Formats: sequence, C-alpha cells, structure tokens
Amino acid sequence: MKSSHVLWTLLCMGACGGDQVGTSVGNPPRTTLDLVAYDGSAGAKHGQAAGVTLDKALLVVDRIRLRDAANCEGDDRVQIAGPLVADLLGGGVLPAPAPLPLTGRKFCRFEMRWKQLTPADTLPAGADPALAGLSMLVEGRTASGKRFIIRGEFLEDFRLDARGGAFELRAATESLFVAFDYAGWIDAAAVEAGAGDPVVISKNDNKTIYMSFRDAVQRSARLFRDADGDGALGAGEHKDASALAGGGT
Ligand SMILES: [Ca+2]
Repeated sequence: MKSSHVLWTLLCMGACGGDQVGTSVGNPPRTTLDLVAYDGSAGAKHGQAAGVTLDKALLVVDRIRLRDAANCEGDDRVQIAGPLVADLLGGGVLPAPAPLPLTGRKFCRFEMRWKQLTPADTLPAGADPALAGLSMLVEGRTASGKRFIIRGEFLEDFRLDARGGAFELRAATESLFVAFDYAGWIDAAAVEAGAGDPVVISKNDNKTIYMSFRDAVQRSARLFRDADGDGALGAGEHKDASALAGGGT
C-alpha cells in the first residue's frame, strides 16, 4: 500500500538536496500533485462526454519525472515514485495526493509512464478492486444506454511539455494537477456499433477503439495549478490557456 511517508522518503532519496527542501520527516510538504479528469466540452454534466456518460475512470501511472528546464535533454530530473493509483472522477490519487516539494525550481517537461498492476498488487484504500491487473478501468454508457467497459493494459511513456519552455513551482503551498479532459476519449459511434453487453474494449476486444482511446487519454493530459488553493480543480482552473504543460505524446 502506498504511504505518503514512504513516497516522501523515496522522493527525497532521489531528488532532495541542499536547500531544495526545508522540511523534514514529520513536517511534510504541503505542495502536492493530484491526478483528476474534467469535461472540457461546454455545458456537459460531470461524467458526461461527447455522447457518452462515464460512471468510472481509474488509472495507474508509474514514476513521474520532471526535467530540469536548465538542461532539458540532460539527466537532471526529479522523480516521483509510483505507482500512483487515481480515481479520476472521485478522489484523485488514492489515498491522498502525492507530495511535490519542489518550490523554486523550473521544469521543462513532465514524463509519465503507464503502470499495469499485477493481479497480486495491493490497491490503496478506496480503489476499485476491478482495477487489479490493469493500468486503466473505465465504465460508462452511450446516449442510447449501451454499456461499455474499457480494460486498459498500457505500458507506454508519454510526456507533457511545458508551455513556453518552462514552468516554476512558485510557493511552498502550491499544488498541481495532471488533469485529463475526457470529452474526446471515446468514439461513441464506434461503441454503439460494437458487439456485446457491455461492449468490452481491451487489447483483445475492439482493438481499434482501444488504441484510439489510449492515444486520446494521453493527448488529453494537461498540467494545471490549483490557483485558489482549495485542493480541487475548479472550472476556472482548467482552461487550456492556463495549462503549464500539455501534449501527451
Ligand atoms: Ca482549486
């Protein structure tokens, strides 16, 4: 089970040096990273996107690396230990957002990698047991009521490049979101045409939808600030123009 204490310790083993971090164990940083999803299309209700309604969206990412802006192609990077299990429509990273004690540094890139859990992996409290063995689990319905389930077994790397070359964590209390705009994830017409109830979308079933879905999820990722510091990604905080990084290629 993930422990913020262990995560903090691992992160410091790889990343914290000198005066980068002024806290110590027992006084954990308030700067955090969370993983969430939002609807980037105007007017739709939460969980509803482009002809489909999502009932569930969980994903797992392996370590996250932040590249130092001063040497973007070099080896100077910070690594956030994973895996991070997130309920994108619910509580975000489970059981709590990951510590991100990096105030005052500039970064040019966010590098992420899908993590496929093994069936024996212990899930954090609150995670859907059906996520075992997967890297992503999505369930929903089309407008006609046709149900679908997506069982992702993704392993690839993808990255979010800083807009304008670099972004900086400005305050010791600043928190970031890697947020996925789910409005374009799913081809509703293709799901409608799929066989089965529910329509199963996996590496072995409806593979064309499966591959398009994976690419769309990666492309939909953006990095945003929690501008008002309330711990949630508000509608005014996920405008594309305010993204610190994006791309998902
Ligand atoms: Ca907020």
